[in-house]
Amino acid sequence: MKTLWQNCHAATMAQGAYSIIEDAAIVTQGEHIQWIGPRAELPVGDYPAINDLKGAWVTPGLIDCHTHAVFGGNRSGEFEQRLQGVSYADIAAAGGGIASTVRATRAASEDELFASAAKRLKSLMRDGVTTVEIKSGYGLDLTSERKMLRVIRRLGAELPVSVRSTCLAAHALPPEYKDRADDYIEHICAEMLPALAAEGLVDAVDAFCEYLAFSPEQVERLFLTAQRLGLPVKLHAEQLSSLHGSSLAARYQALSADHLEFMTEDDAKAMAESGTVAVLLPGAFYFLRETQLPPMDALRKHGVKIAVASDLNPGTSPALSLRLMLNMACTCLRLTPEEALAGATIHAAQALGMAQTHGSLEAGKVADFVAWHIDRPADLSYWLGGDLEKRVVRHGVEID
Ligand code: DI6
Ligand code: FE
Repeated sequence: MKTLWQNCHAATMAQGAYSIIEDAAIVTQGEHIQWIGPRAELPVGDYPAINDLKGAWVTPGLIDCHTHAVFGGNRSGEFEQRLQGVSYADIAAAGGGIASTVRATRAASEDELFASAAKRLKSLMRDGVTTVEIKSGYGLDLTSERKMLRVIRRLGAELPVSVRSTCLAAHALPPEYKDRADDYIEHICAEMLPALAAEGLVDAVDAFCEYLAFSPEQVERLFLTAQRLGLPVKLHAEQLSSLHGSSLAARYQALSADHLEFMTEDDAKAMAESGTVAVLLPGAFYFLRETQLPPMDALRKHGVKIAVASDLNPGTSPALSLRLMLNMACTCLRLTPEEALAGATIHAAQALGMAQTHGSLEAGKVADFVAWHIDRPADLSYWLGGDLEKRVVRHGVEID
């Protein structure tokens, strides 16, 4: 069915800039954008359905390209302890931290994980999010990673949001492999990843490259396995220290390297050459009270595409609003509102390997967009959370 959407302005985000069309018109045909341009140039034709957007600003549907939205329990108790002076290391030594989320996730049923994650996704969706990536990584054994990935697939099937699943089995060392990180990586490469990929549960492979998680050598073994299975890779890199995981990611044509506070200019050069997107996660930066800024000047100088995501997770970024992350990307990380919006649209699409079909308002792309009742696009990184009046269209159909 052909539908005309008009009486609006569009920030199309083509080429990573606002690329504004004032007094725009959008024609959708089924799930796709068939035409977009100034209303004065609208092709003459028969439009069986016409929507008056009442002066709204239309942007692409927002894309949250890095979340850990599926998990059991939560860690607000640890947050309270930390603020009373107990260190993160003490908490981890007492069995808390990621290990406590792993226990809660292993103990939870698929239905329980689905129900709690669905609530969190609905919260993200209230900000106009139409695509979200979700990682496994709190199961850390085949059965529990499979359970998480099945929940991730089910979220995409049952909620009006497009979901990409990433296998993050190499997130932390499970208790069964204490002091045997190489053996665990071998187990992922030989057993877990091939099985999960064969079941169609994996769109990409990620790992946590850090001195307290996995070394670049271990990550490289995982990347080689991913390559053999035909799966794209991503990497948590340079969050707490500089191991040059982002350069390693670039060597494997990773879709993205994420966090990056401690990356160097050489890492930025390598990422620019491979087209690896820099995913910045201001929620974790803020929640950990990090002071080391990612090297924004080097990223810009070398033309690395920058995305912004929530990192929604129970330990370091319990973030339920992507728009709040856009604000924090500007305030804490020094992005401009235009860069921040590109980071949650076209560059986020690129970080998921979806830029051919998503992330900007262009003819031929999927019709995922939001009509916001705001004064200008910068409002999207200006307001600190809250509900903005809007209409959300996904696959050409308006959703509530
Ligand atoms: N980096 C993070 O900030 C999270 N995972 C990661 O690789 C932390 C996850 C957690 O603490 O539960
Ligand atoms: Fe993360």
